[in-house]
Amino acid sequence: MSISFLIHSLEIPLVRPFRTSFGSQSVRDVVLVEAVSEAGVSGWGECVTMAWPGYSAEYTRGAVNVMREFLIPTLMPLVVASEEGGTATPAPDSVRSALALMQGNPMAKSAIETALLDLWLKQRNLSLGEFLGATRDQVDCGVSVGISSSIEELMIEVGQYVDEGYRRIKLKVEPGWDVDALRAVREQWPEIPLQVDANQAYRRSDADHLAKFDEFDLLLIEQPLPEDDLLGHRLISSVVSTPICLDESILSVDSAESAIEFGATTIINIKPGRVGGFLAARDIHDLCVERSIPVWCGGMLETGVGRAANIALAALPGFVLPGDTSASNRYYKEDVTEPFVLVNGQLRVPTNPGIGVEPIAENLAEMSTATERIEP
Ligand code: SMG
Ligand code: MG
Repeated sequence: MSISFLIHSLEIPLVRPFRTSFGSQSVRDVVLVEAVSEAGVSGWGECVTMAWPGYSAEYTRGAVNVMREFLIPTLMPLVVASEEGGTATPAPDSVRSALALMQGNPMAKSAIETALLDLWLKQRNLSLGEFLGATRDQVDCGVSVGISSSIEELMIEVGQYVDEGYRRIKLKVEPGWDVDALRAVREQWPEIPLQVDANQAYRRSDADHLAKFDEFDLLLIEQPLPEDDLLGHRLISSVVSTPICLDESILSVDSAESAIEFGATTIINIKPGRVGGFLAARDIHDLCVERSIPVWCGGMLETGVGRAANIALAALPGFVLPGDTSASNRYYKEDVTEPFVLVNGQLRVPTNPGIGVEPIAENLAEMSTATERIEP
């Protein structure tokens, strides 16, 4: 006997297409990892890859492949029962160290690490928030608004989110969809906390253009340049007075420290999937607190499974800006878990053991396109 893994592939339609500078999607391809103990208790983790390598190099089918072929086999010594008897769920640090033997693939690693962490926490009756050091019981929520087909359409969408109570608006931008959109939104909502995300769509030579964003009193400009262009981000910060925030460039504690020390970023978006899991995410948070760098929790259109865990992370003290932790209905008519509902611009941090939520069996069955069992 030992821990076994199930990889659930799901397809969930989005309530409206979500367009960014690297492409558009109208259905979310979701992979949930389930780690099942000998006693039949399940731990869950969500793999936040997109279907295609547009946001980063990882993509969903590749992630499933690397989990099956390399990551889960690498964990075998930790999850297979010894001759003497049963196996305990491996401690979170040992899972992290074992997965570190494989390069890259942080989103696939994070899904597996979280599933085992959820199981480990449930066995200890401890919530993820308690484990990570959460200090709040609810978190302030922002919303990420995709590129629209017209300013009129954008205004309707933003208006809906403002009415729902979101505490911050983030506009996706790209060359050709930026200053006019910002002007329209800023004129209509002069006070709303506003920021933009370019997902790497600009180049160093766009510094003067990006400086035009300064007049809109933005909280930050997220990832204007390619992931590997730290120098470019530093150069941009010397021309633009709005703070630069890195997302795709921050892949580990060390890369976060390098970007901070190098002057490429003054705010960091933390996404557990991008950095290989919640332990690394917490370490980056701790580093940023020590360096007085504000952080906020990013999002990857998670279902309730990934969202629950993100909200626990966002409740740590260094998360001082509203996250892309919107309610379930921002993306999904029906979530795979009980929906997260926005109340007064906030979501409640789950308090049940582990990540605090479970997929609803019927919803999982309905959304599922394939389930693969991987036995150690
Ligand atoms: O979960 O609300 C969400 C998505 C927020 O904009 C969001 N995420 O670069 O920050 C980002 C993007 C990455 C995913 S876009 C397909
Ligand atoms: Mg981003």
